[in-house]
Amino acid sequence: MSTPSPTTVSVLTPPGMGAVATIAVQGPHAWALARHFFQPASGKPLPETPPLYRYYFGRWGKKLVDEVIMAITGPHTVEIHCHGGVRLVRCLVEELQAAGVEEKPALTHPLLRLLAQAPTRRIAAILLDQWHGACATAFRRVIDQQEPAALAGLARYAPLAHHLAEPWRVAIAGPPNVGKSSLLNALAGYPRAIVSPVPGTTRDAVSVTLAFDGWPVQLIDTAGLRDTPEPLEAAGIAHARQWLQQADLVLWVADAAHGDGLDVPPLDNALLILNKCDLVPADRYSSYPPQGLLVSATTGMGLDQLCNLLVERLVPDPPPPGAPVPFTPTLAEAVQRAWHAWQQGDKATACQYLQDHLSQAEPPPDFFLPVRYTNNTRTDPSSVVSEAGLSDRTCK
Ligand SMILES: Nc1nc2c(ncn2[C@@H]2O[C@H](COP(=O)(O)OP(=O)(O)O)[C@@H](O)[C@H]2O)c(=O)[nH]1
Ligand SMILES: [Mg+2]
Repeated sequence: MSTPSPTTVSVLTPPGMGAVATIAVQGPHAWALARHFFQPASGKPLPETPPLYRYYFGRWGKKLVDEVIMAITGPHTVEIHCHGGVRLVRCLVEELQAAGVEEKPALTHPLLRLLAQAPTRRIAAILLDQWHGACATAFRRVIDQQEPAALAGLARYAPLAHHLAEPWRVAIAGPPNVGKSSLLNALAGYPRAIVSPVPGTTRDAVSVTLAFDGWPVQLIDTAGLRDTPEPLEAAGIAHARQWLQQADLVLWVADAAHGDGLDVPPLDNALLILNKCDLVPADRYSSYPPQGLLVSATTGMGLDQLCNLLVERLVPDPPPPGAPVPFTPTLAEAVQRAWHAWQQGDKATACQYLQDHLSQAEPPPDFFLPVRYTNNTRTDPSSVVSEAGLSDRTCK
C-alpha cells in the first residue's frame, strides 16, 4: 500500500533582500489550506475545487495577516506571493507547519541555487538551458547512443562550470603610479580606488565585480610592485604577488608616457596594457611592443578594445544558446574524465563516468519553477535575475 504524499511548503525565493517572496504549498491538502488561510479581497468565497492558473488578491494568515497574490499553478499547488521580509515568510511557513504541513527546502538542487544567484542574464540563460535539459540530454546521448559529438560538446564547455557561481578573477598589476587604480575606476565607472600621483598609494587589494558582455569578472587592483623598506607597502606588494599567481588573467599596466613597466614579467596569462597614451604623440605609438594595448584611463581611449580583449581571453569559446554546459565543478570533472577515457578508446569507462553523474545533471523532476520563472525565460531570462544583478559593461 502506498502512503499518500504529504502536503509540503517550500520557500522558492532565496532568503535575503527582496520585496516579494514566493511560497509554494504542494500536495493533496493545498487547496483546503488555501481556503482556510486565504480571504479574497473581493469578498467572494473561493470555489470548492481549485481553478487552475487563476490568481487572487487578498489576505493570507490567521495570526499574522499579509496582503498577497495567490496563484493556483497546479491541481495540487498553490503559490503565495507575499511581502519578502524574512520574519514574515517564517511566520507564514510556521503557521502552515502548525497546521500539519511539512517544510520541504526548495533550493536544494544546484541548478536552483545557481539560478537564484545568477549575477547576469547571460549566466541565467545558460543555466535555464540546462534546466530545460541541455546537459542531461547530452549525457544520455553519450550513454545510450555513444555519440562522440555529444561528449565533445560537453567537454568543450566544461571550463565554464567554475564560473557559473564564481566570477573570473582579473588582477591589475604593474609598477607604482602607472595608473592601475585609475584603470580600475575607469572600468568600474565610479571612483572605487584611491588615485594619487604619490607612488605606493594602493596597499590592500581593492576589488570590484563587474559584468563584461554578461560574463561576471572580479577586477582586483593591487599595490604597485617595487622594492620598498616600508613594511605596510611591502605587505601590500606580497598580496599583489599572490594575485599574480592566482588570477585567471593579469592586466599588466605600463606607463606609455614614462616607460615604466614595459618589461613584463614572464606570465603566461597577462595582457600588456600601455596606459597614459593621452600623453604620447600618436606618431610614437608604433614604437611600443605590438602586443601592448594602448589605453588611457583618463580619456577612456582603448577601453572598449580592452573589454573585448579581456572577454576573448577569458571566454574564447562562448556557448551558443541551448549548448550543454556541465553546470557544477563535479559534473565538469566527470565530463573531463569521460572525455579523456573516450580519447583513450575506453568508451565503457567514459559512459560509466557519465552514468554515475547523470542524476546530478538532470533538473529536479518534482520541482516547478515559480510563475515568474516560466514566462519565456529562454529568450528573456531577465525575470530570474535579481535587481542585485551586476551592472554590465557591454562590449562594443
Ligand atoms: N594623463 C594621464 N594620467 C593618468 C592616467 N592614468 C592615471 N593617471 C595619473 O597617474 C597617477 C597615478 O595614478 P594611479 O591610478 O593612482 O596609479 P597606480 O599607482 O598605478 O594605481 C595619478 O596622478 C593619475 O591621475 C592616464 O591614462 N593619463
Ligand atoms: Mg593604485
